[in-house]
Amino acid sequence: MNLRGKFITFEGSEGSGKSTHIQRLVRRLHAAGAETFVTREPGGTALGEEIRHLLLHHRSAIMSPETELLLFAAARAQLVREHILPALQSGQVVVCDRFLDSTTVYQGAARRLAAESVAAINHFAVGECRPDLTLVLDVPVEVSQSRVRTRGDGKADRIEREDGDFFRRVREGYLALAQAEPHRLAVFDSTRPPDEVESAIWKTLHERLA
Ligand code: Z5A
Repeated sequence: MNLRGKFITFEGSEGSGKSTHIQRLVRRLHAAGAETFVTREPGGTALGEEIRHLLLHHRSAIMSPETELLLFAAARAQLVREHILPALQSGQVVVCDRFLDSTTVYQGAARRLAAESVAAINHFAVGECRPDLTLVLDVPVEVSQSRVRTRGDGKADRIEREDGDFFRRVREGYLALAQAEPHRLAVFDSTRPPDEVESAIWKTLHERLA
């Protein structure tokens, strides 16, 4: 399988297993001889990490949805130009923990900003840089919240403090997106044991990107 210059993103609710499966996928990619560039959103650049701090941990919890949308887009615009495009051009496989679809789902479906505005800002931020494959890890809200509670330090960030309805809209948003773009997005039941999910992801990579 030749994955040179392919762009793979992971999406899903918090605690859905993105970090876990990025590590597992990267291990497999390296064993298969691929060079990888792994990054995350928001963040991945010096500027992006500062924006991440503003978005998730700023002392003042007051932030309008419009401001939030623009900050996520600003961090992404920097990441695309500083790292993602150069890495793809040099033939690396880029694996990103969240990308454009997070904004469509969190700021669009969950915050209920107008879909056309979100799409326009997304397009401005990334241009034509789109993932070749997006792996959506799906878990019910209760599972996601219980995993985060078990793992966490008890300090929820600004977005984690949203209520159950917000996270139900997030989950539904991802499932709707996967229905709308079945060739790019693949959904995995991430309540299954991690080894099973890992094998399913690897199989999908072969089927979709070979
Ligand atoms: N956000 C946004 O609103 N708009 C945007 O455009 C972007 C982001 C880009 C970033 O949070 C927040 O920003 C996020 C969306 C918003 N907010 N929320 N909520 P983050 O980067 O700090 O965290 P996260 O992306 O939400 O993910 P996470 O909390 O780090 O979780 P994860 O990486 O998906 O899960 P994990 O750490 O791999 O696994 C969680 C635990 O579950 C861990 O103990 C694992 O061992 C366990 N696990 C994983 N898989 C399994 C299975 N299969 N079975 C059992 N246990 C498992």
